[in-house]
Amino acid sequence: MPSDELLEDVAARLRAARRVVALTGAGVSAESGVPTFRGASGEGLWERFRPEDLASFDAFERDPALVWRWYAWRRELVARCVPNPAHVALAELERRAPEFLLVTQNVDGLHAAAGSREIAELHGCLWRTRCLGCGAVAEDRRVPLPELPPRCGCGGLLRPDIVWFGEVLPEATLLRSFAAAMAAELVLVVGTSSLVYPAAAIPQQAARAGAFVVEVNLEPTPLTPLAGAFFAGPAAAVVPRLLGTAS
Ligand code: BV8
Ligand code: ZN
Repeated sequence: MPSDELLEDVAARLRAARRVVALTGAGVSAESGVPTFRGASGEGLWERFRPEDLASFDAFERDPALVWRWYAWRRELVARCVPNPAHVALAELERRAPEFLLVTQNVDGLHAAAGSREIAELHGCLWRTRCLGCGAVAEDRRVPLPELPPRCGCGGLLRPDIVWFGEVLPEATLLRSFAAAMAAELVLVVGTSSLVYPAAAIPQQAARAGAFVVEVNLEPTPLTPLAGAFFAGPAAAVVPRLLGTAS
């Protein structure tokens, strides 16, 4: 089907769906200026940094200041970024769909900034810290941070409240995300390379349970064969068109 007809078909499905889940990855924030990790755009975060060197607890234990310098750099970059039309359209979709959940792998906080409310943050958030001493989790938006690594009031070492490789995802959030996707009629997958598990399994299992999966990405991914519709294009242009809110 040519893309305009496909767009109309998917827009109609979105209007008719009662239960909708959106799953987003770094690509939804690319047009806000947040670097992605891999793939097409090329200036991916991992090009300059190797994930095993930084996004793992071993790396943090070895050199907390180094890992914190990377996160402090990302916090300063993201603090200058604003939601793009894809984030805004997904917040609008939440207002329209009778039941909606936004499942994100992103840690940048831009979905909440765009007005989304029902958000499942699978990999945590750049703006929260967790104390290795007392376990306290706190929102901390200070840019720059006063010291690296930052310390808790209890004297404990703070880590980013982010899920690193080899770490388990927050169980309740993960279960809620799978349950919502398995019950959804439509799952909208935007800007993810579909390489990181268990997040990548969510739309795959939803497709097998009969959900209509719509994928928006610059290029095909391992999920594409399971998608009922694939739109090759930038999220900030495609997602608003799916909602008929493109300006
Ligand atoms: C766990 C936090 C185990 C850090 C992140 C072998 C096979 C399968 C799995 C594994 C394996 N070996 C290891 C594993 C498990 C591992 C994993 O999946 N590894 C992958 C790499 C193979 N998973 C884990 O470790 C997870 N934990 O499994 O625990 C366990 C079990 C029991 C008990 C104990 C332990 C933890 C995973 C979370 C890791 N943390 N981030 C940080 O952010 O600082 S993951 C990291 O990748 C990011 O968080 C990101 O969310 C995630 C996925 O990346 P994407 O969001 O998809 O971004 P990416 O750059 O890859 O892609 C961007 C896409 O957008 C591209 O497709 C591009 O084309 C597109 N795009 C670009 N611009 C646009 C666009 N699309 C539209 N518009 C645009 N403008
Ligand atoms: Zn503490």
